[in-house]
Amino acid sequence: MSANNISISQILKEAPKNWGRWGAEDELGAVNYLDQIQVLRGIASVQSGRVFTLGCPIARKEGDPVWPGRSQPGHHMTQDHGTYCCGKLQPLGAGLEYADDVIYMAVQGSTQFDALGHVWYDDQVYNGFDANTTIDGMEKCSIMPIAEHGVVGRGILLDVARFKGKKNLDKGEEITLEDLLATAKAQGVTIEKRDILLIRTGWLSVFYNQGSSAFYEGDFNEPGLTYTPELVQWFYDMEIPAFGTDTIANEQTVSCRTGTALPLHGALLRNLGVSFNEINWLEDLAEDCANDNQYTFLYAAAPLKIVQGTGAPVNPVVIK
Ligand code: UVW
Repeated sequence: MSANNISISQILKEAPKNWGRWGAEDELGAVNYLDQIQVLRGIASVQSGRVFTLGCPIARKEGDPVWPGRSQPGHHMTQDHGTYCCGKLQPLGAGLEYADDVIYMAVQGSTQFDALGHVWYDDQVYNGFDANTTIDGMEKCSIMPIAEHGVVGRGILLDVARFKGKKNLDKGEEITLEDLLATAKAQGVTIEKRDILLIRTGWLSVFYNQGSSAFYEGDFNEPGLTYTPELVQWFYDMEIPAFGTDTIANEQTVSCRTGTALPLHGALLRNLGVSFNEINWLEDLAEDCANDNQYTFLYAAAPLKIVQGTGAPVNPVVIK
C-alpha cells in the first residue's frame, strides 16, 4: 500500500459519515433526505415548463464517453425489414412485421447513477456493510433502493465553467468549495439545504465537439470537485442528497489535494451516501439558465431497476 493510500484511508476514517443515520440496514443514503417536502420545493421552482433531458445518446457509431477500460455500449438489430425480405421471418397475420434490437453496455457506460456499494475502502461499503456483499452481484447497496425511491427535488445548476469565463475547464482543473459558492453568488442564486447540485465543467463538450482523441489524450484526468475537509463538511451540513456533473466520474480524477484517484467517491458516496449522477449533458440547460437567469428547477431521475446492479443508466429530466 502506498503512503497516499494509507493517508486517504485515515482521512476517510476521520471524515463525517452518515452510517447509521437512517438505521443499520439503510441502503438508500442521502436520498433519504428527498421527502415529499423536497419534491414540492422542486415543483415550486418551476416557472416556464421548459423541459431538458440530461442523458447522452447511447451506442453512437463514433463511440460514447466512458471511463477508460470500460467497454463501449453496443447495439445491434436482431430483426428488421431485411429479415423478412430474405425470408428468415414471416410477417405476423395481416402483414405485420416488426423490428427488434438489443443493447449491450456497462451499467456505468453512459449517463448513470452509481449504486452506493459501487466503491469501498478498508473492505467496507456505505453504512459499514462488508465489501464481500458485492461478490456475485450487490447483495447490499445495489442501485435498487435508489431506483425504487427515485431522485426528485429542487435542482440547482452551478455553471463553474461559465463563472471562470471558459468554454470548459482544463484537464485536471480542480473545483473547490469556494468555486461552488462564488459561482452561486455570481449567478445570484442561493444554494439551499437538500438541493440537488448540477455542476457544469463543460468537459463533456470536449468529447462531442473535439472528438475522443482530445478527450482521452495523455493521462486521463478530468476536471472536477476535489477533496478538501471543508467541501465534505459542507455536503454533510447542507444535507446534499445527490449531485451530477458533465464528467465521467463527477470529481477531479486524481485529486491534487490527496494525490489519489477519486477520493470523493470515498468521502461523499461511501461515507455520506450521497448519490452520484454522472455523464450528464448540461450544455443546453446551461445556455438556457444563462439566458433567463433561472438556475433552479425541478430535477427528476429514476435509474433503471437493475437487480443487484452497481449502477444504472438514467435520463434525468429537468423542468424549469
Ligand atoms: C469509477 O468507478 C472508476 O468511476 P464511475 O464512478 O464514473 O463509475
